[in-house]
Amino acid sequence: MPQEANYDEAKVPAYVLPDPLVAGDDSPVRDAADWTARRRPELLRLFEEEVYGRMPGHPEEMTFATHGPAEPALGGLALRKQVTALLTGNGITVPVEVLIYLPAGHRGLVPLFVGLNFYGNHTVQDDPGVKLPTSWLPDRPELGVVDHRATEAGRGKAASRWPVPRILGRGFGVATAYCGDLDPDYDDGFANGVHPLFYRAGQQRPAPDEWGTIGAWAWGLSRILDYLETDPEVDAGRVAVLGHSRLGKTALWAGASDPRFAAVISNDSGCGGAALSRRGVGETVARINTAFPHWFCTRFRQYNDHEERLPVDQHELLALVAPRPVYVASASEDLWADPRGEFLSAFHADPVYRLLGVEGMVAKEMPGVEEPVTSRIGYHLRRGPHDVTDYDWDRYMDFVERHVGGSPAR
Ligand code: GTR
Repeated sequence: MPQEANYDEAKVPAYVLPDPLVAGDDSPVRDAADWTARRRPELLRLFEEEVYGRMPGHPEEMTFATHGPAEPALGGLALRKQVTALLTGNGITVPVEVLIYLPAGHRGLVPLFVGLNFYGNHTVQDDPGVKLPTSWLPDRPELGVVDHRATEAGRGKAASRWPVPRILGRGFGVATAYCGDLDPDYDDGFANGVHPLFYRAGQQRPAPDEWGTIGAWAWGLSRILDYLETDPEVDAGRVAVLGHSRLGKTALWAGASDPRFAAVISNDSGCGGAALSRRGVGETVARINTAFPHWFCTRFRQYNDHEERLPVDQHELLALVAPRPVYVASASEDLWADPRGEFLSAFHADPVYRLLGVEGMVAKEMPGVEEPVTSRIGYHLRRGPHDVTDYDWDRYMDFVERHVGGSPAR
């Protein structure tokens, strides 16, 4: 692995991207039916076996404990629900706390954004009614975490990333859960989290082509969607999945693998997310597998310093979302995530959308700062650092309104 990360376009290696419209046996993908029946499953399998790891289906048992009726919250703007998803297998139950805000006084079914959060549901808003997580948290004293546990001091600390009143004001709801409820974000050999629910007799850790932590998080987003399908106030046909950074990689993988998500949004997801791996700009496959050995499947490590051997690249992850709308957002100072590589990935997913008879990416060149592209493959480059801001959220709401449909009249 080179010592220094590369940010110089002149040093990007010459690369040839795999063509999403050429199958593994070198035959062209003929039409939409051929894509759906043959090429899409083939690509999905490659991402499963070589990148994120295969995910299981439903656990042996899954129940959703609702805790009474929805309560008014956020000064009357919101209705708040808290639901515990109890996921059981091999005699182990993992509880996942889901926090849902719906616009107060909504009429009709509410379209919704769902995404995982980094430090607990209580950080999303300064709302005393939200339960504090009881699970392990990364030590972040400034977020009120003490000895890996949440405290009251953490309330609302991530509110700038979750502008709930703004979202509700446009008629959307929000559902979120703490990623660490599904799998704590450290390398423990997969003893904790949801992986052991699925171990076969004698199995100690996932096989080389089975899910890592990003797979567990993405799987969890699908279980949250399972719940949302049962919620009589939610329009489960209009749920957009989104996430920031490692959780943006997660949102993309969830949206690629679970076609029930109506739209998919990646915020600054970078390497292993929206960015093309072959460019090697900023974070590389070797770096990510070294710093975060638990995120991907073990087989992904064979591509350390050998991105050219990957049978896929990340434009094909976006193509797996087709024909559903997908949005990629970068930030101008977030060079580690390779904004240009994120745009190019969106650009190179376009032929699949066209084959399926829908609009893809209309921009032919990377747009300038804060010149959003709102086609069915959308993109923007926000000014500023690696983060999620109101600017990002406003674009996501515009995009979902345009391509999925907004709230019914309230
Ligand atoms: C970084 C990692 C990125 C991104 C980021 C985050 O350390 O290198 O891939 O995931 O963390 O999640 O904030």
